Amino acid sequence: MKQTFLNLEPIYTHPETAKFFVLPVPYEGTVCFLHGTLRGPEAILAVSNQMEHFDEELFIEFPRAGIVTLEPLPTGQTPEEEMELVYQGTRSLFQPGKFPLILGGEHSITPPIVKAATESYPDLSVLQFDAHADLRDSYQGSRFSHACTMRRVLESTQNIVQVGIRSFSLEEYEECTDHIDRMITVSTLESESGFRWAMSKILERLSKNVYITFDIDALDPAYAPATGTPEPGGMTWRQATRIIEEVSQAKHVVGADIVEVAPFQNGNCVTEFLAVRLAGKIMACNCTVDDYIDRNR
Ligand SMILES: [Mn+2]
Repeated sequence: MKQTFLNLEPIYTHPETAKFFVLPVPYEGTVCFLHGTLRGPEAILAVSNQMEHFDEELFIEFPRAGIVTLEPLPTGQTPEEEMELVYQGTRSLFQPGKFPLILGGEHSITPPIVKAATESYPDLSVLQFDAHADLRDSYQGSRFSHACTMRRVLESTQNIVQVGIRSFSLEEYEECTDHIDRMITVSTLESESGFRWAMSKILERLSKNVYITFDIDALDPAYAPATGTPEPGGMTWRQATRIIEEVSQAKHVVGADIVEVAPFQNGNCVTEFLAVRLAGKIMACNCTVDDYIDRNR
């Protein structure tokens, strides 16, 4: 049997009634160092059964809002073809009352998702969690590299906020200094006053409709070691989930992706467990008991 997110009972997996749509995108086209993002979605789904349905902070059972696990997207033969497949595969998912959650795959899948989302939400802004600025115009000869993700996103919306960034080039630094208020460093988040300042900056900058792209390397490698380009000095789980909670309360989050999980093959599945908890947290933060399919139960 195909592995689905949480292996829910059929009542919770009908496309007509479900709120959440999990879309696996096993793509690994331009990864430059450690490989394995191709196996990310499957590995994340495989551990999802281990997660509690009850959110320990929000006190709701988010799977009762319904979660459909879609078939994995087919993989393109070229980056251009992959981008087109992702764009076509996500266009129909951005609808009122529906929340797509895309599991990568490498980060280069995000620009076509954002492009699709802006068709439904023209004011869309993007909240990026990442260690890397991903603002290069091209990398290793490709404009579709995972190192160019946010530069391509800027072609759909100029309204982005980057959190957790701690690795970028001179070119990217110069690109950033024109827009310094869109980048939140990890050190800013370490004190409570810094966190509050960062939070007000994030909320001020984001528009009403927000898409979240979460590169798992935003978190410290101590939390999420299985990723292509781990960087020391990353965010904690609590910092990331507090930001997601506050943004979800203040804004309308229209969808999200979790990318760059590159599972180890040595039995260590800490990163997959974290990714599935992150997916659950994003869902819990973006539904209420009013979204429950079985409100009479
Ligand atoms: Mn990254």
